[in-house]
Amino acid sequence: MELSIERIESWLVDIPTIRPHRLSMATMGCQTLTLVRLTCADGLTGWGEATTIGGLSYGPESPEGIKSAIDAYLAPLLSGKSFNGLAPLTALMNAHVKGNTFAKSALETAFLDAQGKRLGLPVSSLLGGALSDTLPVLWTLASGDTQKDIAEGQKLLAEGRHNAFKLKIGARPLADDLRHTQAIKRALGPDVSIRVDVNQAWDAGTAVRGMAALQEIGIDLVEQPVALWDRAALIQLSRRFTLPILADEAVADAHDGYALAASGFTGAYALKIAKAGGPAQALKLAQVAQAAGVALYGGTMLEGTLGTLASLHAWSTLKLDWGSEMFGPLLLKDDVVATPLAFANGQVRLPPGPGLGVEIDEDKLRFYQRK
Ligand code: MUC
Ligand code: MG
Repeated sequence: MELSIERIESWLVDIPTIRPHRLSMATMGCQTLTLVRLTCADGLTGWGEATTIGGLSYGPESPEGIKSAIDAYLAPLLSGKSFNGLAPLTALMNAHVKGNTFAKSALETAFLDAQGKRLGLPVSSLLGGALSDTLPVLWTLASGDTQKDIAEGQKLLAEGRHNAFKLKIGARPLADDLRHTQAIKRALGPDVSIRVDVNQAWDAGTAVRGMAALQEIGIDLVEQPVALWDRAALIQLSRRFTLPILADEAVADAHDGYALAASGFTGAYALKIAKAGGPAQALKLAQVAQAAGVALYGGTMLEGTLGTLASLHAWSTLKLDWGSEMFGPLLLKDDVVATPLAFANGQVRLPPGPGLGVEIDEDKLRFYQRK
């Protein structure tokens, strides 16, 4: 089976969020998806998405930069070439383009979507096979207001849509964040899992005080409390507290995962297709984690349905110790797909069908694309 790539096109798609989403480094009112369409010589198409958070405030690739890397470098590199599978495609991209994992993730996804459609198989089958067609998914409470977060959490619990929550902290002084976290934990009750994501906002000293207090409050997991570069502090925190640490920004790919685990980190890794360079690359990190006894979590860059689905196909092949946060489409007011994903009972369902299992709504793509 060979796929001959004829052309690759890309679009920036701006979609408002349902409410402001407040993180330690940015407040989002809109999400920008970079979408790609890969067209094969016989007309078969594959779709992919690369999405980051808050322009350049989360990582080194902006939506505009991702589009430019695709249009100026990766599309000309791949167009006119044939591939018998993902390994030669990845090797060619990595030989000619350093970094740019978000852009590569969109292309790996589009290739898998096309290959799945050609073979009549879901992307999960190309990645090893789904263990389940439903995956656990939490919701992030991040309106920036404690009472609003409590009301939102209570409503979602009553509806049964989610049964675990992540709070975004780190933008405010530690004492304020602890009051906020404790109020939400108390209001939602002891049976509801509450985790926090600090998005690198604390120095090592603040992190020690923060971890001790969060452990007392009954928080289940603390994500990326210190800076991406401060591996030593992350490792020390993971060994000092029984409250587990989830490494996010500090662990992008299999090399990071190996280095962190070999240096003594214990806890969990947030897998994200964009950090690793695609669904298959993220699974390489998962395998390193499994070999090292590090737990797994399915992470999001708050992607729309395409990017969320690409991740879900990969995560469905794993046992996710901490579940996932693949709720991105629910944070967006709209999307560019014909059928939305189904979320219920704390789970999201992987649709059947070949490739990613979703159709693009071309009218919506035209409406939301940046002119
Ligand atoms: C992050 O750093 O984990 C994931 C969920 C959410 O609300 O924000 C993201 C980013
Ligand atoms: Mg995070």
